[in-house]
Amino acid sequence: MTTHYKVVFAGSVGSGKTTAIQALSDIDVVSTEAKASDEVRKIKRTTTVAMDYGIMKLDNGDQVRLYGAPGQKRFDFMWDILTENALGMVLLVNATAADSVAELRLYLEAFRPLIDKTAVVVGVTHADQGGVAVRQRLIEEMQRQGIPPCVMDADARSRADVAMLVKSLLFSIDPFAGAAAAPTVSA
Ligand SMILES: Nc1nc2c(ncn2[C@@H]2O[C@H](COP(=O)(O)OP(=O)(O)O)[C@@H](O)[C@H]2O)c(=O)[nH]1
Ligand SMILES: [Mg+2]
Repeated sequence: MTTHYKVVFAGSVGSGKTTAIQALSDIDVVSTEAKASDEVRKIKRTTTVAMDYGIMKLDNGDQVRLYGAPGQKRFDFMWDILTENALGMVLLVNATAADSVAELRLYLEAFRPLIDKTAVVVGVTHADQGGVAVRQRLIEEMQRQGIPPCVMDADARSRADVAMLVKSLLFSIDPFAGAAAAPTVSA
């Protein structure tokens, strides 16, 4: 029997949600992009207003359905819908953001019901472009909030990096699923 898992990707505009799901998905990603509103036009011309959707196929035939949540706070009504029955969350935090810790806080707070029920793994994106000791500061903030701090650098363009985020999440929730998704370790 094929088991379907649902994982939600959250994070600010430009953190790498669409890129990450594209890097990981075994199907063509369905993305709803629209002209960016004024607030984000300075950052990029289009942005995800509804969601991204892709599928990662595990070795044992199980599937992980990947949902990218819209980044902007004004779409937060979508967040509840998207997190229904989700197995957990991958939160992408841009290392070059003006205040990465504030971004982390915003999404942890918004998705706290899901996080408390399941788990969260934080991927620090754009780490190659700067951001000093961001990972350590994010870990400290999560510890302060009593959330197990699973934080790692991850380039959203790298399938291996993004796969590692999802695998870590599956491992922390369900070791059997994690094992099915485990990276092949060469002897
Ligand atoms: N240099 C670098 N660029 C990245 C990284 N992660 C994502 N990007 C780029 O950041 C841009 C925004 O990513 P996107 O997926 O559109 O962000 P979204 O708004 O969260 O969906 C894209 O051009 C990505 O290629 C990273 O770790 N390093
Ligand atoms: Mg996007």
